[in-house]
Amino acid sequence: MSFTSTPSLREQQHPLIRQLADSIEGVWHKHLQLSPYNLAVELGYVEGRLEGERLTIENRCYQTPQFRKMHLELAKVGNMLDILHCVMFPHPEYDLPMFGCDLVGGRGQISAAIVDLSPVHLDRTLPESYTIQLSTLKALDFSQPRELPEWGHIFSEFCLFVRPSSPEEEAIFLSRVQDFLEVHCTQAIAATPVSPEQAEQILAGQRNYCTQQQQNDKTRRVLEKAFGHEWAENYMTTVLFDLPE
Ligand code: 18B
Repeated sequence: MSFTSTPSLREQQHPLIRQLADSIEGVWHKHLQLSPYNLAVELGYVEGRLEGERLTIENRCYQTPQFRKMHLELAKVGNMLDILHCVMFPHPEYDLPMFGCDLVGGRGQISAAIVDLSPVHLDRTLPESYTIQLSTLKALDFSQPRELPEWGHIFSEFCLFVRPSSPEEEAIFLSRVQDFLEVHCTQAIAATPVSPEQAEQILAGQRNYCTQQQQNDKTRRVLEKAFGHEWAENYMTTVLFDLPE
């Protein structure tokens, strides 16, 4: 299948990042009707330099009837930093949360692994069908949970943010991402459009999610150091966390 055979950067990443990228695309292909989503050509594959190391970014983007944009990004800074970034942006006409996942690692160890289905309702609740399904997943106990930053109030009660400390914990993280994606994709294909008024509120919720994510200084710093302030600002607001016109 084409989605596992393509590139280059994936083979050089930390094994958990590689497995997660394959797994995310596997669930997408299994449930959804994917079409290409065209990023500006100059942003599909990007190279810069950071502290003498090469920063490489590889983007894959799709869309479906339910999702305006599904973005999977792999980035690598020399041998120092491996990154996976993934966000699924629903069309605001559907009452669907934001799926987001970020893995950051260096020198063989993943330091940050986060996954969530984040609410876009003004009262910060998920659709009831999501809460019901996610509540049936078993509670997980990681040895090194991590604390969310200030802007992290956008995440749901089901958010998982850890430093996986063993191959077992890595496998458990991977499996929880698969659980979230299975719930999300099956909910999405069953969803029906909301009223224009509700869509307007959902769009406001998506806007809030993106605005908060743009506050992530750790992401911004990596991009700024390699590509400069203006490029980083443009990338964070038009590729990583953009909104529909
Ligand atoms: N992110 N991450 O995606 N970020 O994009 N990420 C870091 O061990 C990049 C998302 C999130 O503690 C770190 O501390 C770069 C999504 C949170 O203050 C680095 C890219 C989510 C933290 C990067 C990228 C998300 C975090 C520090 C573009 C959630 C902790 C690693 C390819 C759904 C923030 C560490 C904190 C951390 C970098 C979350 C270096 C360059 C979708 C909460």
